[in-house]
Amino acid sequence: MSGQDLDAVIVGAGFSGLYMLHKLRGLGFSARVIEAADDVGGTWYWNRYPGARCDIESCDYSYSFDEDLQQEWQWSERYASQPEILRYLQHVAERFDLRRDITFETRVERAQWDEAAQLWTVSTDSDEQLTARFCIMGTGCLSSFNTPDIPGLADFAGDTYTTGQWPHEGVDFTGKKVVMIGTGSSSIQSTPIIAQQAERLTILQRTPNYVVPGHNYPMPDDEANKVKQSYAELRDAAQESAVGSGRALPRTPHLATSLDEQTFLSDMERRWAVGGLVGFVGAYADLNMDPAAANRVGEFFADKIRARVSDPEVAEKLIPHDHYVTTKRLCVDTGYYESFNRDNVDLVDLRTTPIETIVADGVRVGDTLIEADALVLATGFDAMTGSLNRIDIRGTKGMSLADKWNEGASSLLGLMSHGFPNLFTITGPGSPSVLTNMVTSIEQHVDYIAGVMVYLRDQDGVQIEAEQDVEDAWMAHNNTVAQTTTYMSANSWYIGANIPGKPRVFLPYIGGYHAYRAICQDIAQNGYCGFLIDGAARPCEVNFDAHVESFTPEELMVA
Ligand code: FAD
Ligand code: N01
Repeated sequence: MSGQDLDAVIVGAGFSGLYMLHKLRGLGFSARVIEAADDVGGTWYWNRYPGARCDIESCDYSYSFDEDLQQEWQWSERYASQPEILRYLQHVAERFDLRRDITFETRVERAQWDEAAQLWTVSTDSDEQLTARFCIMGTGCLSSFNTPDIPGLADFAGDTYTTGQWPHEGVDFTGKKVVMIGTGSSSIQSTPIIAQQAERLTILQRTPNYVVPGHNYPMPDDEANKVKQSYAELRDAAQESAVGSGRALPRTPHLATSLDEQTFLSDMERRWAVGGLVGFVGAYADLNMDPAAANRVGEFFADKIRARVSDPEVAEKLIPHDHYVTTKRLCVDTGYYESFNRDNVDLVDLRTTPIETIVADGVRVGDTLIEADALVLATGFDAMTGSLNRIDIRGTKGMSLADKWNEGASSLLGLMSHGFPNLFTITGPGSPSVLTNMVTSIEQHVDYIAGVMVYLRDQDGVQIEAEQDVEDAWMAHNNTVAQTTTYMSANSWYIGANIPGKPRVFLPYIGGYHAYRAICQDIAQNGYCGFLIDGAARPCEVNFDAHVESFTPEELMVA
């Protein structure tokens, strides 16, 4: 261990980095977190726009690793708001005394593998250099904001806000004419609140999304207590679930396409009444595979929009038309559609009339100037690879990770990429991550990475990296599983379609959290086969397909 500052440098102090630090400390490793923000929280530090909250129930979207923590923390709502989740993560930092090993307001700019010393040198924007045996990226899947390349954006004379970097002091839109660009989850959450404040709110929509109701409510004490008593079962259920959620509604034991109209509608109404994301994504075995099933469910969503929006023309504009339900991330709302029934809210369909340019006093759409005092960019993220590629990561022989991923991200299990020894990516591309309850996936990755480090230490090993052949096999498996779904047909951020020039590769692993976890366990039980330990390869018989639920077209017909 001589010549190195630390066992591990961890980048990022969100859910991932905080738990990684705590875990490594408990195992006797020395570690330091480097974080660009001035406090912990990650997503929940940066995304302070009005209405921001999680859309997986908080009892589910929270750490499970410490029983006392989950017993002492009481969520005040079914879906906690951003300030409450931030308070929770601040509480975690204090409770486990994490801040003393976090360097804030410091951005990692470069990470370089030194082959001779077998160490990472991590360089920051404060000219600090740290050496460590391991470098662990907890940089987030949705942490590099996408500022759109719209002509004239810099000429706008009013205030421009981005949802992913919202001012800490908040924004009062009272008496303002506001133009919002984007209609993804961030816009759908903030629209109802901005609409209540602003003199006029104009939403510029390029693609309407599928939206389910959240049915949020303040958490009564008796429900909170019941959750606390049943945490063990809830967390176990999350481990067995395809989406890493203990609250996922069970799959209907029939195909969406095989149900008669009345049974289908009553099943969908039951799901609608519960609300939330995880009741819909796995509702039917054919939903994410058969366009006919997706269309049937999509039509149900369309009717809900028609029922909620009073102007039929506006309602039709809000109905998704170019992608199947779930192929872009489902959004969860509280009063989104009702906002369009207000006199001060307008919807502009950019597919009919695109933005020409932004000017000092507004946005020119076709020949019309939409006047604005404030512009809200709710334009999403360079997802999954953005924050990694923004760091100059250099592996063996000076190879750059961004160059290696030029044609699309490649990894083994979303954890490691060949040529980058001892570099781990928490919820990296090639892992279930954004298709799941992220906290479940984060905890699984942190525990797994810690397990690898302990294994290596016990073997007196120094270096571990993905074996190229096994990485290729994993990527081929990822691609095969994704190809069996409807997801590949959508221009989603899952596939990099929202960022001009980004290679089109399906980024998260879509075989299901439970299947993925079982594959990881098989690999661990086989001495981490698939990973080269100190250069030595071992045979790897692990069958990636073994745990993945799959249906042939014939099986789908008869299921
Ligand atoms: P992050 O929380 O993104 O933290 C990464 C940290 O790394 C950031 O603080 C960033 O500043 C830091 N960082 C990045 N690069 C560098 C660098 N070079 N140097 C130093 N620091 C760096 N997921 C769900 O499962 N359920 C939800 O309901 C949900 N809601 C969401 C709502 C919003 C508005 C958004 C944007 C995402 C949501 N997500 C949700 C996804 C969410 O990102 C994850 O659930 C989770 O918070 C990710 O934690 P993380 O620690 O991995 O990454
Ligand atoms: O971003 P998005 P987001 N001109 O990418 C549009 C999580 N999250 O921040 O679809 C015009 O979904 C773009 O249009 P199109 C969640 O995982 C969760 O809202 O590309 N429009 C789209 O409408 C989520 O999926 C919550 O045609 C442009 C919008 O901007 C992820 O984070 C809340 C444009 C971007 O939508 C990202 O959500 C918030 C341009 N040049 C976030 N460029 C919860 O509810 C982009 N758009 C828990």
